[in-house]
Parts: sequence; C-alpha cells; structure tokens
Amino acid sequence: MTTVAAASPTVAPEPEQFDAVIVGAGFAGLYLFHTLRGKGMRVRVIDAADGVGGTWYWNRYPGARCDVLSVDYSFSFSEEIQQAWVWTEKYAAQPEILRYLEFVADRLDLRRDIRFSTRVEAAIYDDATASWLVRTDDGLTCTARFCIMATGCLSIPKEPDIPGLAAFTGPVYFTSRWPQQHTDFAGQTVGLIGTGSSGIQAGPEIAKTAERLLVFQRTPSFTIPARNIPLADDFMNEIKADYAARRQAARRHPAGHLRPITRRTTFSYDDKERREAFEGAWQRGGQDLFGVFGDLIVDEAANAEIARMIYDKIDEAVADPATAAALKPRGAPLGGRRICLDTDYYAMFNRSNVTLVDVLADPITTVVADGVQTHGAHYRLDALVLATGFDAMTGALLNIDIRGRNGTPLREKWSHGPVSYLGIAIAGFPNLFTITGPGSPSVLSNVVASIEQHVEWLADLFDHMDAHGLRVAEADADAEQAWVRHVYDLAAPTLMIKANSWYLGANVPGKPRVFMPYVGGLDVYRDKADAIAHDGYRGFHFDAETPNVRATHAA
Ligand code: NA7
Repeated sequence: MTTVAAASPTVAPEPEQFDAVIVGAGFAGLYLFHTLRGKGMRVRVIDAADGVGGTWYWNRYPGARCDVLSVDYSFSFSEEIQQAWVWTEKYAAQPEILRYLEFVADRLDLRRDIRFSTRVEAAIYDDATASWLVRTDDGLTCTARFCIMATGCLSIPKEPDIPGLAAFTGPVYFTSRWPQQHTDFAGQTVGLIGTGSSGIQAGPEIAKTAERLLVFQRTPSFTIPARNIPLADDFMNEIKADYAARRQAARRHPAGHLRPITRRTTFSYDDKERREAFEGAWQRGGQDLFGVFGDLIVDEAANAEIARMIYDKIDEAVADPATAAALKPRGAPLGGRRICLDTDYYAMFNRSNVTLVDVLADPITTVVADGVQTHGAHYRLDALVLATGFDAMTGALLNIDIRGRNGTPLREKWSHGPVSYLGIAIAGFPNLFTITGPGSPSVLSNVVASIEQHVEWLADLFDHMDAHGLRVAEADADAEQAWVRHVYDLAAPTLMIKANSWYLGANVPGKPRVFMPYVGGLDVYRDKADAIAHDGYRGFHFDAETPNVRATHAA
C-alpha cells in the first residue's frame, strides 16, 4: 500500500522578539548596542556588510582617510578602550579605523549578537501592539519595541547618472563599494570620475601605480593639505595622560573636536596679518584654516578673500597654468560644499602620467565599451573608478520601507524633504529613532562625538520611560515643525545654502532641496537636547501601555 503524505502548508517562523532592533553596525550601531545591552535589553543588530565598520567597512578605496584627528575621531565613552588603542597617524586611514572598530567590537563582545550580511528591507509599526515589525532580505522577521536607525549619513551611493556605464568592458570600481581584495592598476589607464573628498583622496594613490590616470572633473572642490604625519608614542602618551579633559573640551566644542575657533573677522586683520594667518593654517594643514577667520561662512567678501588665497596656492602647486585654472572652484562659496583634506592632490597634476579632463567644459556624453566619450574627445580606458558620491543623510533611511502609524510611509512623509524633531525622532513614527539623522549636527561635526551624544541622550530617554512605566515615545508634530524651522533659520544666513551640495540634496536628481544638517554647533545642540530632557522630554508625548491593552482595560 502506498501512502501519499498530505502536503503540509509551509508555516512561516514566528518573528523573534526583541526590545530593540538596531540597523547598522558602524560607530553608531556598536555604541548603541553596547549601551542598550548594558541596560539588560534584548537587542538585535542587523547590518548588510559581513563585518562591523559601517562607512569604514565599505569605503576601502586607496587613500581613504578621516579628516578629523584620529585621537578625536574615536570613542570617548570607555577609558579602557581609549587607553588601550594606539593611533599611528594624525589622520587615520580606512584600514586603521576599521581595525579600531573591530577591536572595539571584540573588547565589548558585540559581534555574537549582530546579524551580518543581512539587509533590512522594511520596518512597519503595528499600532495594536505598539511594536515594530522588521523584515530582512533573507525573509526573516523580528519584532521590537524600539527600532533605531544607525544607518549613517553617507552610506547609500548615489546612482551614477552617466549614460552607457553598463557598456564598459573593463572593471568599474565604486569608491563607496571598494573590493576587499587588492586592486592593482599597474600598466593600466584609469579614469577617475568625481572630485569630491573620495576622488581627491583616491587620485594621488592611484596615480602612483597606474600607467595613466585621467581625472574627469565636473565641479572642482576646495581642498586643503592634510599634512598627515605618523604619531610618535610620546604624543599618544601625552594625549592619554589627560584624555578625559580633552574629551570634555571636545564635548563643549561646536565641532565636537578641538579645532581652533575665533570670532576674529577676516578684514579685522590687515593684509599682511591676514596673509600670515592664512599661511600658518595652510602650513599646519587640516581643518585649522576654517578656524582662523570667524566670518568665513557668513560674509561673502571674507569668503572670496580666502578663496583667492587658495587660488594662489593652486597656482603655486600646479605647473600647467590651464590645469591650475580649471582646478579653481568658481561660482560657489568656500565651505558651501564640504571642504576636502588631501595629500598631494594639486601636486599630482604635475606628474607626467596624470591628466585633468574638464568635463564641465567638454561634458561626458556616454561611457562606451573601451572608455569615455565626451562631446569633443574619446578617452580609452582600462578601468573606471567612480567617486560620484552618496544619497546623503536621507538615502539610507528612505531605502528601507519604513511605515509609521496607520501605515504611513516615511517616503510619503518626507516627500518634500526630511522633517524630524532634533534629528532623532519623527512625528507619526513612535519609538523609531535616527542616530545623527537630518536636523542634527552629524556631518558638520566630529560625527563620533555626535553619535555618542545621540546614543547617551536616547539611553536617558529609555531610562525615563522605564522609570515612569511608559511604553511609547513619539515626537509631537508641532515640536517637529518648530525644530525644522529652527534648523532652517540657522542655516539661512550662512553661505552654506548657496552651493549645490549634498548637504542640500542637490547632488541627487529630483531630491527635495532642503538643508539637512544642524549648523548651530554640537555644544548648542547638546544643551538644547538636554534642556528638552530636563523639561520631561518637552515635545514628546508618551503612551503608558500598548493600545490593545488599553482596549482590554476599557472593555
Ligand atoms: P561628493 O563630495 O558628493 O563628490 C562626488 C563627485 O562626483 C563630485 O565631484 C561630482 O561632481 C562628481 N560626479 C557625480 N556624478 C557625476 C557625473 N555624472 N559626471 C561627472 N562627475 C560626477 O562625494 P564623495 O564621496 O567624494 O564625498 C562625500 C563625503 O564623504 C565627503 O564630503 C566626506 O564627508 C566623506 P558634481 O559636484 O556633481 O558636479
């Protein structure tokens, strides 16, 4: 006798339940996870990469380097960690920062609860249970009371709007998705498209080994020499002897790290003094230049004066006058777009194997099988490097199908640009939080300091909720509107809104033009956030119980 087994319907596994789901395992996700686990919360961290590091996992391109001093661009919350780690360069390169984050993850035993190689596709709020249902690309679901986006400000690459890219037969490398294995450009003609921070850092390194490098520049960037140097043991020991005080000063600094600042204005110096102040900062390198003149970002004449001094530096550094002229940024104020820090960028153009192709003057029409075609020329290439930027600040959030109360999509709520309260909470999206979200200092500060501030503020909010038996926190729409106005009012008088930058979403076709970061400084922002907490979390409303529990009580 034969028996036929009845077909059993496939039963989807029950979603795992957590107190919090954290999306992202970079600086923000790691510290947040450590903090919430320390409170006894059951937490799941999910990241698309197969290791920790976030932005520093993906951006492995040659020359990738931080533009904040390494001794400041690191966690301050653990004296043990900051005493144990040794930075070897003034500005750490990507491999060292990644090693640091791996070290932190191991020291704090974080990896075992992180689900790697998994992308969050959707996060849906359920009004009835007051919890988030999170769905991933491997078909798993989990539920959590809190859903926290630690997705980073620069993590979703901008779709390159270059026709014909798929036709290119050679390798195409994105700086933001650089392969883990060694890339060798020896004997090759390489085309580099994009001259923001990534292109400016990658170019000089690629030029060292490639037979030829063609730099396709549409918009020139202002860039300042980093003057990176190795750090001597004595220097690290000196920092470590009083790290706590350095960190405390950074917490009270508008930039979240100890770069110099002054109120002194450009034209309060006479010509000679101004030149000397500029020259000193240029020679010291790095971000010092932003701090020498207090009005750089608000006064057009002052801004133009400093820009002229940088033009002189370009003329000094670049031998060919036509190349030097093409490298000078025009039409947008210095600082309107993010100022880059470089190592030998301008000098690179004196190498016989490097050519600047000005694609503003002669635009790219299409990529073809063997290279790049502009209106006037054909450039044969073996490899293409794309440093074409990111869908900054909102890209990673809108890449996930986030739905709040009544199923409202975040994509709909933010269709005219991001609105949020403090850059951390969104009306209509209860118990959803965004670490360094739009409306917070984030990319205008030492982002590690901003991350720590957000994580600690959130941890205090959760303590407050626990202490008062509150299950759900949600930003008020009025408070949110007032915050968005405040963010705009601070940015409006600055020159930062006068350039087509990614701060404004201007690099992504069709993206609403809204200035996203908070320009008021991390110190001011911190005080405002603390005052809100002190006032019982002014601008938030809370639910003590889940709606279905309330319904049961009412019946
Ligand atoms: P950025 O700063 O957004 O730079 C992207 C560059 O790519 C920029 O020069 C763009 O020129 C160029 N680009 C983009 N699309 C094209 C096309 N189609 N043709 C030619 N050139 C193009 O990104 P980065 O990765 O360098 O830096 C982002 C941040 O990461 C940086 O500020 C640091 O904070 C770290 P465009 O300006 O559009 O003319």
